[in-house]
Amino acid sequence: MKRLLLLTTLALLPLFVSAADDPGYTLRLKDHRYQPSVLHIPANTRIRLEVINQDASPEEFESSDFPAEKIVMPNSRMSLFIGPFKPGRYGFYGDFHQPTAQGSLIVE
Ligand SMILES: [Cu+2]
Repeated sequence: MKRLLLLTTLALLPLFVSAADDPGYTLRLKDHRYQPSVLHIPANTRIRLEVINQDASPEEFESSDFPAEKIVMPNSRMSLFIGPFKPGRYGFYGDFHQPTAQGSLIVE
């Protein structure tokens, strides 16, 4: 019985390891612009993206090229998981300040 429990635990372990191993990247919003505005990330990998909003108004991280839509409050941060992506260029923007809040992911 104990042996069975151990095997079950070991079988589940890779799930947790893989979640902890998701590489993390950070974008900052300042003056309604993304910094950096171009982010290089690896292909075929799910990544954790942290968005830090240093502006005094809310923003919404959003894309038309991949599923993502999440609000980040003023002077706050949020994170979301995106990908995995095939190699290429994927745009994202801030839905509330689209004229300036534009960026791209370069997946390679
Ligand atoms: Cu939106």
